[in-house]
Amino acid sequence: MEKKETVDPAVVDMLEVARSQGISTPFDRGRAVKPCPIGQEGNCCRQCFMGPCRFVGKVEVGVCGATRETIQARNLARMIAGGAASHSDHGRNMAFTLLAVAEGKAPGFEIKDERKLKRVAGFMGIETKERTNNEIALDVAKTALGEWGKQTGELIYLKRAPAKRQAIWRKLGIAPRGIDREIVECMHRTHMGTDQDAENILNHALCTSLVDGWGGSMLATDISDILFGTPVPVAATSNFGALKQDEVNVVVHGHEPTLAEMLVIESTNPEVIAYAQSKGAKGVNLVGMCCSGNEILARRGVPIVGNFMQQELAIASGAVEAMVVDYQCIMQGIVEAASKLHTRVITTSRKAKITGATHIEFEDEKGPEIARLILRTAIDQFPNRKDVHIPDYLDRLIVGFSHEYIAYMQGGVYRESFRPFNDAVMQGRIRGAAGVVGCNNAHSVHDEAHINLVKEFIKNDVLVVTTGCNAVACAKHGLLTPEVMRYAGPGLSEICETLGIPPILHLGSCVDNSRILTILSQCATEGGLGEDISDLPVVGVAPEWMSEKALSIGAYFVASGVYTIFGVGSPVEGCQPTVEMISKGWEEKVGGKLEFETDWRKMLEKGLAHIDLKRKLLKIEEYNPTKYAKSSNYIPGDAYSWETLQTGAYSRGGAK
Ligand code: NFS
Ligand code: SF4
Repeated sequence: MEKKETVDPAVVDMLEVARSQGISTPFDRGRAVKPCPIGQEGNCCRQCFMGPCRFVGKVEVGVCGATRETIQARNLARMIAGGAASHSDHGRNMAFTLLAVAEGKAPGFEIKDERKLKRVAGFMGIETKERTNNEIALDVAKTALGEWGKQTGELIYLKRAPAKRQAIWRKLGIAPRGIDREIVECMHRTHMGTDQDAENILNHALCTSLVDGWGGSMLATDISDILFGTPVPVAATSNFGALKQDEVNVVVHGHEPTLAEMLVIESTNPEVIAYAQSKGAKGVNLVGMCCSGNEILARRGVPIVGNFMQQELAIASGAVEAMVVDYQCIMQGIVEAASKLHTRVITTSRKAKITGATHIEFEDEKGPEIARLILRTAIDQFPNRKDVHIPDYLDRLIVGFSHEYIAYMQGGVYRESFRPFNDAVMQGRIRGAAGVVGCNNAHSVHDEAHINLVKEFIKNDVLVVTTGCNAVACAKHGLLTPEVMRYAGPGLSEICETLGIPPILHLGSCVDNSRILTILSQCATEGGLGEDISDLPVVGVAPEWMSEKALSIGAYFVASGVYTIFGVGSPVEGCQPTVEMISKGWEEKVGGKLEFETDWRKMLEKGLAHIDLKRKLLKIEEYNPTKYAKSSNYIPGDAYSWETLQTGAYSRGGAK
């Protein structure tokens, strides 16, 4: 039997369309390009040109004498550095945009969230009294930028972690000094002939990941909130049905919210709409993909069309006039796909061009002008449309659960806290929490592990927070709606009902995993659930990971004290001592461990067992699923049933 490719029926539909047009997708390329079995297990070193040294057969050391442990640790550390660099460089861009806004050099942008600006200024020790927003923002931007170039001391945001956690980092010598410094040092240490003690390399890998979670990503989230608003719940839609038959469709794909926000504003500009009408379209329909998509979804309710594996498929619909990309997670294959149709791929960052794409570089100084130029370029393609195939799949959802909002909804303006959540966990109404996040991978069944894990967690009274491509998978499967609470366990659904929240909370893009760190810190210091993140009954899962960024996120969760499970396969599979170092070894050092598990059922089992173990260690009420009666009398809606959610064959419609 053919291997199942996806659990999303809209993707099944579009795969057929793409194949009939000879458009290549990662689903097909994933079959054609098999991973090298040596490299896949981490058993290949290519750090110098005496190699690449392949550790196969009787080979136990490389030409330089490096051991398997050393090269495995180096490979993993370099992947983490790659991920940390990507998130952090994104954060740097955000800081430069804030600087430009504060200096009055970024027309069209403004400080949207004054409260957040002041809160961030508070973290940074910046005076806010009797100062204008721009004055405060100037200092915030400069202080933030200083975090990249800092050589000594510690990252400012480390003090947002529980005191016990900070002490662990300092004792182990992994409290990061500056963002760029630790990433550069990681590249240096892993150069041929430098750090050749696997444990020492892996300690620094943890330090490198911390500059992502508590540095670049946290700053990216904070500054995005200052500039574009801290997310609050908003209703939206998802999947291919969000593309419109009679409008110019522009897919915004990548990671930064800056240009995406400007496109949202300019797509409603009467001049732009009039231009679209002059070409026979009703208007401009903006939709998102991957994390730029998550950013404008969470803040503006802009529909999200799909996750990582769906980029070429969106183009294959024949309804996309332009796919506008910045950086990260963009398949080069989109240019080839676009060349078969009328779609223009528009690259916008000087850091990320793609051969064959149209390059329109974004600059903060000319935001509205460039956004209009991009939209006009898209509109010009509308008359060139040929066959259009928009699958009739559209799901509705509620997104926008920032950590600020989650605290707010547990007590309002005057009493916001995590007390209700902590109490519910202590009573055993909520068993624990899971952060289910991360990519899709061409070697997994698309969205299958994502969806099944999330559903099983809530059924077992585990509250789920989600970001990135998992969040998009949940969106497309109707899992981000309040109705889903009727399928949650009795205790969890009771709490969700009381608080008025869905049991699966969309927290944003992948840099917004930093919001999870903030939430965990707040839970740990709220009282009743220990004193440190590692005391909490929580687990992190990336069931379909593929990117270096995912590894960096996983490592900073571990370094922050969270048991983290990755799916698909292990990049250190080929060396048992390294496997032990990052699981048992890291657990002894920082209280969190990293494990790889291919079967989602086992990930669930391990996750629940860990949650129960932490409950036991906290000496709180033993979790008993039958203790609380189901209180679903007031939960509305019959749109979804558990069985149909299981198969993915739920009703959709109204796409046009
Ligand atoms: Ni995260 Fe977002 Fe998706 Fe993975 Fe890529 S889009 S930053 S890396 S693939 S979740
Ligand atoms: Fe081989 Fe050592 Fe060079 Fe790696 S650094 S390629 S193990 S000689």
